[in-house]
Amino acid sequence: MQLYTFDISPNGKRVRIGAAEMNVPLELKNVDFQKGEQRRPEYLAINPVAKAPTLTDDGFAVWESAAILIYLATKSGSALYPMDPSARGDLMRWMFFCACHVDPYFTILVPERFLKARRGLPPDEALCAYAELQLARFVPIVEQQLAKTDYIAGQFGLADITLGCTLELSPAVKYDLAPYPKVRAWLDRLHARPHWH
Ligand SMILES: N[C@@H](CCC(=O)N[C@@H](CS)C(=O)NCC(=O)O)C(=O)O
Repeated sequence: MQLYTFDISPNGKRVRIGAAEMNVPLELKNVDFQKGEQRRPEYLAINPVAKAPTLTDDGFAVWESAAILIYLATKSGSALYPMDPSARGDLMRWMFFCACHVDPYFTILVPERFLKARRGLPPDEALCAYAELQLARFVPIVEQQLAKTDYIAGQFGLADITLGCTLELSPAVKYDLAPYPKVRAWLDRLHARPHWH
């Protein structure tokens, strides 16, 4: 299987970590966004959204990092995506929560506070304030959950990988995790895992 991504992609990192945790070997294929490779016809043929990552498996292509993780876990029968319907429902709820209520606001903060800063440009403060306002509603939910359990859905699983790869961006985008000690301790636990790099 091939994973098309680039080195600093957080969504690509989710898949790299997940595959390593599941002992699934992947051939990494670099998509050079600086050269616009994501818009080349051969890449658009496997991912019309022109984003990374994309997984290919014997002619089948899947994109959206959470979907790729579920595909790999289903194929490998990994316990990171449990078979039990309640455990799976619990895990899926947190993966959708991440995609719907956390990722969109980091997707604002990354370009505004990280990418623009690298080019010496100021962030759009109104946009950042909107993202912060939304996160102030949703990150406390993660904190509450982690007050009850060491990992998001009880045992370490795919939801830790998706949420972790987003929330660990907090320092880079100047999102203050000081009010969330359980989230910080959980990120430390994730960072101590051998494949988390
Ligand atoms: N929801 C998608 C997000 C994919 C995404 O935004 N990827 C970023 C890299 S981490 C990207 O390709 N950005 C370039 C762009 O938006 O043009 C996923 O989870 O895979």
